[in-house]
Formats: sequence, C-alpha cells, structure tokens
Amino acid sequence: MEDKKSNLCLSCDLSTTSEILELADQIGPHICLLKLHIDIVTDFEYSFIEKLQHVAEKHNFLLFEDRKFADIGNTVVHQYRDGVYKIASWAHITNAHTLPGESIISGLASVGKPLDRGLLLLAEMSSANNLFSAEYTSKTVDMAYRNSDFVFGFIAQQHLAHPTESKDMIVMTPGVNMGSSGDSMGQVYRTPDLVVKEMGCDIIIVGRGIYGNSSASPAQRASMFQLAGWKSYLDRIQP
Ligand code: 5BU
Repeated sequence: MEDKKSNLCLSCDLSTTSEILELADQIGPHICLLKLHIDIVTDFEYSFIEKLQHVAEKHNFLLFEDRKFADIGNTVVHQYRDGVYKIASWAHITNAHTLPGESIISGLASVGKPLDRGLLLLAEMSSANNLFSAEYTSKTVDMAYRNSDFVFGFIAQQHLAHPTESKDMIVMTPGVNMGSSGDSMGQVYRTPDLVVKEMGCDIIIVGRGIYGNSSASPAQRASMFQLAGWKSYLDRIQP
C-alpha cells in the first residue's frame, strides 16, 4: 500500500482467464491487491495461476481469493488445500464466515500458516437486509483477536475495534463505487470517502466501478479510485 500509494483492491469478477490477465495487467499499477472468485472462471487450468502470479509480481500486488469458507474445520482443510484450484498454494489472502464457530479458523490455519497465508473474517456484508447482527460482528472480532497469528483483519463496512486489545486489524470493504448506489440484486454502494474517511475502513474493494459500463477505460477508472481512496486514507490518518 505504502510503496504504491494505493489502498485499492480490484474485484476481478470476470469469467475467462484471458479477460482476467488482460485487466490485471492494465490496472496492475493502480492496485495493492487483486480479488478473485476463482470458481466463476470457465476455462480454468492451473497454468493460469502461474501467468497471474507473473502479472502480480510485475506490478507488485497480492492475490486474494474471496472464497468465503463456511464449513467444518475438516472440510475447509480440503477446500482450501485441494481440489482443482488449490487455493492455499497461490492466494496470499482468503476469507471465511464465522458462522460454523472457531474451528473453521483452526482448520484453515493448519493449511495456511505453514505457507505464510493470512485470513480475513467476514464481520459484515454490503448486501441489503443481510443477517449480520451487532452481536455476531462483535463475536467475530473476538475470534479474530484470539487467532491473530493467522487472522489479520476483516471484511466489514466500518473500522472494528476490540474492547481491550490495542493492536489494530485491517478492514477491507466491498460495496464501493462512485456515481451508483447499488445494483438490481441487493448490492449497496458507498463512496471511497465515506468508507475510508468517515467509517475508518482501510482498503476499498471495487469491481464493476472499474470495469463496468463506462466511457472511461478500466485503467482511467482504476486511477480515479486509487486517487480517491488514497486521499481519503491520508485525510484520515494525517488530518
Ligand atoms: P462490485 O462489482 O464492486 O459490486 O463487486 C463486489 C465484489 O465484492 C463481488 O466480488 C462480491 O462477491 C464481493 N462482496 C460484496 O460485494 N459484498 C460483501 O459484503 C462481500 C463481498 Br463479503
């Protein structure tokens, strides 16, 4: 983030490997992180991962698989390590729901920690009328701090502090756009300024705001989000 002056994560929800590689290369200079849903890729082969890693190294960004694990420890071990995608082998960051209880974290940690991976917990979501309650969010914060050797932050809509711990965790925030308040399927958008400066989030996760319909190119849109996100971040930390 500091090297690139960017707190922008691209949510690259495209369905072919060529589209993903092309977009990643175009907007690579503007992002610190690229988020994927690897299971929506229609022509996946493991060789794609090597090509993506090459682009990530060229532009100095990390890879985040938005897998939202939500099963018992033993099952998530296999989902994270094995199968077609072998997520743990390439995703620096992944995320999990805490609904199954703390054993989901120990299951994922048994795979991810030896590989130096990190986990985000879903503490809140951007979608309208979701079922996340204040109690669920605060229990998720507790779980994160109890497992801070592997969990380093949250997917949330605001800064989340622990009542007694002074160490901070990172907050990454989806549902960010400019000039749109949402989509027809429940997504709710807020601006970089609102989420970063007002709500205290650290990283903005932007998908269709960058590559959706617009007269500007994805690189121009990414540059706009990079500048807006970073300015809001600096305004917050050095007012
Ligand atoms: P968009 O095109 O910027 O709306 O994409 C948002 C992405 O973030 C998409 O991949 C979602 O799956 C993801 N997301 C979200 O939108 N809201 C949430 O609360 C969580 C993830 Br968690």
